[in-house]
Amino acid sequence: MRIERDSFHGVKVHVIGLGAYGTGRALARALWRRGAQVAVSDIKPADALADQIAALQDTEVEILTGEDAYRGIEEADLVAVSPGVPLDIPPLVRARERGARVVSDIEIAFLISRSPIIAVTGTKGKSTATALLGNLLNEGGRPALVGGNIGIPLVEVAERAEAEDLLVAEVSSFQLQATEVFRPWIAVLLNILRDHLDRHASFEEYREAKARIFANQSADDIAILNRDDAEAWAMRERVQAQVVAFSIAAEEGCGAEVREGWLRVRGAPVCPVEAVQLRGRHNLSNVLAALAAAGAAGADLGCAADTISRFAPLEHRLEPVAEVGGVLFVNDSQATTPEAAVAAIESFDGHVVLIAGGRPKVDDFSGLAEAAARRGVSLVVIGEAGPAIARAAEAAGVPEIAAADSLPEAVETARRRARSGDVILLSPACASFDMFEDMAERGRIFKETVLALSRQQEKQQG
Ligand code: UMA
Repeated sequence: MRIERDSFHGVKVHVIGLGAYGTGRALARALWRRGAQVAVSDIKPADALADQIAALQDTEVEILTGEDAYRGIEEADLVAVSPGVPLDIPPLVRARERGARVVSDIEIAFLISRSPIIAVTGTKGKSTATALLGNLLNEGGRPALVGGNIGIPLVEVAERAEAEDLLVAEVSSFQLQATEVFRPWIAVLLNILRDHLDRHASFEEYREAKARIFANQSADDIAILNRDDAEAWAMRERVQAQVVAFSIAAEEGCGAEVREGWLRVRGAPVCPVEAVQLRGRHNLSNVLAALAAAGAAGADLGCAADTISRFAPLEHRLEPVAEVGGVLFVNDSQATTPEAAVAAIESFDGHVVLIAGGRPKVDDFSGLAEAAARRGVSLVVIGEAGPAIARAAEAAGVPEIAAADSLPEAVETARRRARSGDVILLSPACASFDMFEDMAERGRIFKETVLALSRQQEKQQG
């Protein structure tokens, strides 16, 4: 069945997922408001989804939970899935076989949006680049709304945006994988690293999901590519859009680059490197990507240096928590791969005590171990991957390795090993699901533990 832009009248839609961030709820409401006949399924029981269900009470959306989930999915014309739902589950296979179109939330957002979309993807740095891009546009005279994987369902933001606004969307491989017509005016690709291989069958499949961000673009559109990342840069061969490159490695002829101490757009100095508050070379690259996109979208970059200098790290991304006894505690719970933890270690000059471990996403921690040894990092390991990380660290010659049974215990162990001027860094290199609900809960528990230490110290001093 062909579905025209913003016309869902009489279409039978089955939405899957009523997750915590509300993508399913936003999809169901938006499609019902446009005249579709909507059912929404979630395999969790109703009492675990109370807030999302309550928010749909004033609609005629049918809610199917637990054992009832997926009832009637075979009759659907269109199935819209939340990002966390794998595309190969049997009900989706059945629906596809019966001729239903199966798409993700960003496809629906595109179909209902009146505003041009700027989409940002990549394995790492998406949220930082997306949030900063939103600020650069808004402060540079191009009103923009921000949403997507960053935590606000894109459909919800698309409904609020006016035609003259821009829609800045952080999009994940999960969301891109199930798109057919999604076509951003500007598409930004930061990097493609080995990740999410629990959900994607192979690295090639993951790369192809990322490539979908460019699939429907034409020569009127813009593709912004990281020239310093081999996989991202290779996309230039396949895109139809005009390519704008960015590079922090002083490559000549890029749309945005770092040269002579300045971040530059089309050669013109826009922001001195020292004005960037975010740590690490990876973040310099994210800032440059945001600048390249803001420039391409026609924002006035006259105040960009000021916008960038006021941009603080997002929660769980190299987020400074507190200084206790001269030791800086940093929460980088979002670092769920060894590469991300290496980038975190390398963003500090002084001595680092690293807390790492959790549910492993890879078998090989030798790269992390070598970086830790090179930097003289002290290590405290936690979780399922703890023993494997400790073994790799020992083989690489990391001088100090300890193990802890819980995150609060790891913080205490790290504190005993740290001296004034050191950094205690939670950058786990692993997923969180062995010990926590998700990476956000892991980050919050770290911060609560540190803030309790800080209060304790203030009491002792005062
Ligand atoms: N479910 C089923 N059947 C299944 C599988 C799942 O019914 O077979 C149900 C689950 O019980 C759950 C729901 O589907 O209730 C899944 O919800 P969801 O997580 O897909 O939806 P949201 O809570 O709205 O969150 C999603 C994104 N989640 C994921 O990609 C896993 C959020 O990204 C995003 O912010 C939000 O939409 C708004 O767009 C989170 C994330 O971790 C933060 N993203 C990954 C990352 O950044 O690394 C990609």
